[in-house]
Amino acid sequence: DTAIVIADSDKVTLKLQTGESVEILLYGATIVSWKSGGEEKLWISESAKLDGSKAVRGGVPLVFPVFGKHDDPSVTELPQHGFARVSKWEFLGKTSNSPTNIQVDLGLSPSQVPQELREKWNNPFGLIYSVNLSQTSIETKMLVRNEGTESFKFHVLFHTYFKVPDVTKVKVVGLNGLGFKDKVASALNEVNSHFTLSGEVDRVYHKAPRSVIIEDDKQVRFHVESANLEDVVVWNPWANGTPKIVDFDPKDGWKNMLCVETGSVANFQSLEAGSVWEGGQVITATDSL
Ligand code: TA6
Repeated sequence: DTAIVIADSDKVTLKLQTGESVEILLYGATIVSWKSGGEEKLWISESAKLDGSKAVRGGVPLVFPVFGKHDDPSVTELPQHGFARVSKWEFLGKTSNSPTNIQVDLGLSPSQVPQELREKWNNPFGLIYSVNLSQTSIETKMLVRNEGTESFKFHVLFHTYFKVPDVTKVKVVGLNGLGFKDKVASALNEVNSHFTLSGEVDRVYHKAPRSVIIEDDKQVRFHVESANLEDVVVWNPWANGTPKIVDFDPKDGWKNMLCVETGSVANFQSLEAGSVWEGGQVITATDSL
C-alpha cells in the first residue's frame, strides 16, 4: 500500500509504508512528532499542552506574523511569536502521494484566528502550510497571500526543536562569521567552521546560508536547508533557563534539544496587495549509528 494520511478533527498523521511518520496538530499546525529510522527526531516537553490551551512546547511551532515581541506599531499588541501557533488550522487535504513521500496542506485565514488576536492584526491574509514527509526528511513550506488592498509586513519562522543525544557534544556547522543579534550573551565557542554550545544561547544569525548541519561527536544528526528565508535562530535555554519555562519538562531536557530555526525575522517581509510570498525548509535526519 502507498503512504497514508489519517485525519480527525484535531490531528493529521502521515505514514510511509517504510515506517516514517509525522503527526501535525491542527492547533497551530504544530508538528508534534517526526519518526524516522525508527526513532523520534523532535524534542517535545513532557508537559507540553496538546489540548489547544497554549502553544506547544516542542516539535515545530509556527511563528507568524511577528517573531518574539516587537515594537513596530503594526504588531506591537500581538503576543510573543504571533497567532499562527495558537489558532486552529484547517486540513486542506493530501496534495501529493507516492509510496516514498506524501504531502498535506493546512490553511489559516482570519476567521480561524481567535477574535482578540485578529483584532490586533487585521490584515486580510491567507496562509497555506505544506508538510511533505519523505523517508529521510520533512519539508515545511509556508505560502503567505495578501488578500487585501493594502500591503502588509510580517515575520515568519519554523521554530524547530531538534532532539539530540547530548547538546554539549553538538557542533553547528555553517553559521560562523555571519552577522547576528544576541538576545542573551550567547555561550557559543566558535572553532573553524563550526561552533559548540557551553551555556544559554539565543541568537539570530542574519543573511544565513541555505545549509546548516547539526552534528555531534558520533555523526551528523540533521541537515537544515532553507529556501527564501534570510535568517537562522539558535536557541537553547540551558540549565539556568528551563526553571523559568513552566511547560519545559524535564528541567534537564535542555541537554536533549536544540532549536535551529529557519525564518525571516531580522527584517519584516513586505507583501503587496494581492501578492504571494513563499519560504520553506527541508530538514533531513541521519539515522543513528
Ligand atoms: O527561539 C527563540 C525564542 O525567541 C527565545 O527567545 C525563546 O523565547 C523561545 O523563542 C521560546 O519562545 P516561547 O514563546 O515559545 O516560550
